[in-house]
Amino acid sequence: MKIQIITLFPEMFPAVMDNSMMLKAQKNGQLDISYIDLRDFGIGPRKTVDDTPYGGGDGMLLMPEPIFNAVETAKNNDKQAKVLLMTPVGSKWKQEVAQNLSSEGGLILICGRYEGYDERILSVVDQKISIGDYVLTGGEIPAMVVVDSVVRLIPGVLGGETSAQKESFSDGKTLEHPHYTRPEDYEGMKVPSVLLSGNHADIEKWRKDNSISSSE
Ligand code: 4FD
Repeated sequence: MKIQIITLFPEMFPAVMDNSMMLKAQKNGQLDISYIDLRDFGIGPRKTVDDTPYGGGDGMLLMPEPIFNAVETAKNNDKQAKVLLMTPVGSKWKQEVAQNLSSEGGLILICGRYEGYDERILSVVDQKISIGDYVLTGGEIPAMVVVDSVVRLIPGVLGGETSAQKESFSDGKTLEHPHYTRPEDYEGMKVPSVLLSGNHADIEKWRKDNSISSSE
């Protein structure tokens, strides 16, 4: 999967993106993450990307032209890519949506800043996404959340394991059962005996009985 991230702060990403599973996926060639610095598309000698809102009001908005040109550049690299805009008024990010996007060939993520964006940029956006009902200073952290949750679902990225398919939320509703590892008795806190029984039918039943449904 090719992922292009349009942002004013590309330096925020590598610590998160170039680690563990995402680094492995990039080295394996399953993942290609690149950054497009929105400042490069700024207007005039100051490379301006924001302006005050028509009609008045507080704060600054991302202007249309730098975004349109950045998205056009990204699309020229990857014509089929889906364009996602990180915004507090997007549709709620869920495991099910991550699952759907994990089969895309390419994604372009736009990280907003300031108080928002000129509404006309929506004409180049396929999906508006919010990671939750709160406002952050920028769309960068939401973009990292989206990329991390999608990348681990790309077939082969988990290294042949089925855990991403089996685990919590894989059906979008069921939360995973509790897990235990060694020791059997930690300071008097014991592992449920059924898990030590070797009876796989009983263990399956215990796990099912101890999984819970999410509220949504
Ligand atoms: N809840 C989220 C996304 C972005 C963001 C921004 C308009 C503000 C929270 C567009 C206003 C982008 C989220 C940047 N805050 N802040 O996913």
